[in-house]
Amino acid sequence: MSKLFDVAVVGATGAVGNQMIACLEERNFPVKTLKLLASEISIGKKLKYKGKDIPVEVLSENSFDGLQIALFSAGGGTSQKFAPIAASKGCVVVDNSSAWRMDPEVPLVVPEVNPHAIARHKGIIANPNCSTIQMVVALKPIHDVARIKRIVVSTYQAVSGTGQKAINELHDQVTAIMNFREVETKVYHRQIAFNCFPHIDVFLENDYTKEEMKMVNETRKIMEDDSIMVAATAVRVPVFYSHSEAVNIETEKKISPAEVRELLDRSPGLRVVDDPKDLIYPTALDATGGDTTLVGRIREDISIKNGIVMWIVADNIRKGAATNAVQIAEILAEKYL
Ligand code: NAP
Ligand code: 3JN
Repeated sequence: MSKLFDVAVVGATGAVGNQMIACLEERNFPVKTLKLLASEISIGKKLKYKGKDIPVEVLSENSFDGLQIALFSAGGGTSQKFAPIAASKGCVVVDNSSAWRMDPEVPLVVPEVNPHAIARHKGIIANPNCSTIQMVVALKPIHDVARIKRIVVSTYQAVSGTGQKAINELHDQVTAIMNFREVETKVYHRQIAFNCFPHIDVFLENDYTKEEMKMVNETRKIMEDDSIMVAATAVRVPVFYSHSEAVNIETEKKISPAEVRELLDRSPGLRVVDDPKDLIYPTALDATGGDTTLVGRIREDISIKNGIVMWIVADNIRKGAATNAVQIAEILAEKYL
């Protein structure tokens, strides 16, 4: 019989944590025991795993005793404090927050791109930002054959990226507008219903947002190439699930749209959905609920010599967070534990 593991999900009651539990079940991860952890607010809650109700426990320093794997998605502060505690007890952490992503000692992993990086973990492995994950899944095969020099990306990010409260906010605002009631804004600075805004995470000194700079820095780390130039504009749109991205790349070697289509279609985790004459291209609704990154609108960037433009879509809560984390845990369990 293959080995079974004692696993925890930290932030189990959240949008990502819930999906982590679903992914562990769907992918039949070798779980011996599953511990579900959240804050005091969740005392008394139960969540389903494989048909059984599991009580949610309050996260504490002792939560990780006897466990081998913990999937964290309870925010950066919680990861900053508790991931080292878990690691010190021999429980390997796959962390979904940005707390450890740029730490040189911590591998930042997308299994289709740099699974080898897991080998050098010291107890914490970081899961990248959702917008970065889907972009590098699509760009790494092109980088390997034509070397990407520059990326310009604009994102169209679903509200689920902000968590359950933002999902509720979009729902409530749309309902209010349809019923001629006043719109309340609690989670975002602006109304999100029937609107979009170029503001995700906080603004930084250089006038980019933190979300945009995550895409710059994480892309370089995962692709293991600090020479790649990246400029990002991250936009929140009134979509519940799945992020879309318009991406322009400049390559060192010329590569045609036909070559890109053929290359991406045979690369892991990707599906090309691209037939303009039949109006075929991927949308957020097409990606939602799946683990595949969809790519379409592949065409030449006619403004430069060696350029390609494309449209990349993936489920931000699944491939952008939960699935990617479980895939990392699968490699960890199979090869390194
Ligand atoms: P969410 O729906 O707001 O859920 C937050 C979860 O964290 C809840 O389970 C909450 O428990 C728990 N939590 C909060 N503070 C805690 C504490 N002090 N101790 C223990 N548990 C605590 O948010 P989400 O969308 O699932 O996102 C959670 C985190 O995942 C984010 O903050 C981010 O770091 C990461 N994330 C990453 C990506 C990515 O791009 N890879 C995307 C989305 C999110 P209660 O219900 O008990 O409060
Ligand atoms: O807004 C999105 O679409 C993705 C959000 C990700 C996120 C949300 C809150 C905190 C992160 C992240 O993963 O980068 C964090 C974080 O910094 O941990």
